[in-house]
Amino acid sequence: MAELIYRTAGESHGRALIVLVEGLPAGLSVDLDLINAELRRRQGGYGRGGRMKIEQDAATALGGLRRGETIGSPVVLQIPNRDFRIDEAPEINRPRPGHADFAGSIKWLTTDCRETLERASARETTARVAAGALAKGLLHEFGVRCIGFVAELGGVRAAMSTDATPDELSNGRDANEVYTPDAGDVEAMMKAIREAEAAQDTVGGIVEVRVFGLPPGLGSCMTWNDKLDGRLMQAVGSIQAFKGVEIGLGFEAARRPGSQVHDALYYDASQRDNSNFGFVRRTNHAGGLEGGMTNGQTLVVRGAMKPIATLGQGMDSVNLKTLQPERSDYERSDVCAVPAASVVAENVVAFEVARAWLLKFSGDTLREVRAAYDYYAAAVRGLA
Ligand code: EPS
Repeated sequence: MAELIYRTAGESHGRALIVLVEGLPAGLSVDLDLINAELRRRQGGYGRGGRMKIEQDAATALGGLRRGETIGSPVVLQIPNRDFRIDEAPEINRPRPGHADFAGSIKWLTTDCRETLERASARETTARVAAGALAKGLLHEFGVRCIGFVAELGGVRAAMSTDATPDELSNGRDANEVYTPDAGDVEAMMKAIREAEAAQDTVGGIVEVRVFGLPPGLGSCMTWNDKLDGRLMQAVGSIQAFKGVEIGLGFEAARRPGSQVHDALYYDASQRDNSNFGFVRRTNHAGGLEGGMTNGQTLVVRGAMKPIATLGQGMDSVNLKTLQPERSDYERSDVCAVPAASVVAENVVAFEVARAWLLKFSGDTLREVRAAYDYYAAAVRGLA
């Protein structure tokens, strides 16, 4: 039984994006329609640019499935690019500050930033969403729900309830173009995007992912690379344009005394059959993680996305061919991709949670994974 991992390949204007997912148990049904619905959600959101009018992202399975189910082999999904023109696309010699253009060109010894940007582009997140959507199929089998949404955009903070149900969050965010749960925040966020566009500028924001229905004990405090909080931070922090990741109270925890940070523990026998096995908290400042392990509360992860680096107005830059000061290059781009980033965050978090799930409840087949979970649940309930 291999560890659950994924690899992506493909350039923004190459033939296709590819994702290879290894380590899924056999017997898991894979619904490509559900994966494609996630890809469509990633393409949407207010503030997107011209590319999303060209593409119609949809995944084809090249391997790993038989009659719609996994058979234990690596799953390979391909998402073609309609705007396939990597060989003809023009050179870019004036790096966009904030993008990978400059550092990548120096690193790979070229004055053509396109060599770097083709892969650095957030188009790669298409493949990551496909991987996460596959992983969500596993989580779904166990009633785990992973919901990402926009928590802040262009300085407008969403008025989100900390005890919203999964349905309230997902129905709320799906009802508007900025993917935020509370309808009252939508217009102000859209206005921030319109103002940035008029000023030939861009805006960033904060996305949040909540995962419901997790038992305590996923992740581990024994080895640093299995700490689930660390894994989630890398997963979210590696999304293009992300500059910060918080779990639960996050940085705010550093400003408060311990008595106002830690979540007191209670036992409620009426919740014994829930995924928390009856162990409850009245607050969730820890964001569902203690010691790098889930604690049975809702997992809460936030990520900060900077504004997109491709500015209509350009920025001061240097022509790498002439070393003369010039404005940065402009390519077709988005004014805001924070709604799309909330879909990416949801899916990369889902993948890490599924990885942790399979490390704890491992098995070559879904039946064995289920049996391992059932054994654990019975053993926890039998502790006292
Ligand atoms: C993106 C595709 C890209 C950009 C955007 C995200 O397409 P193109 O570069 O052809 O317009 O719209 O990428 C960036 C903002 C970036 O900085 O790379 C996508 O599929 O999400």
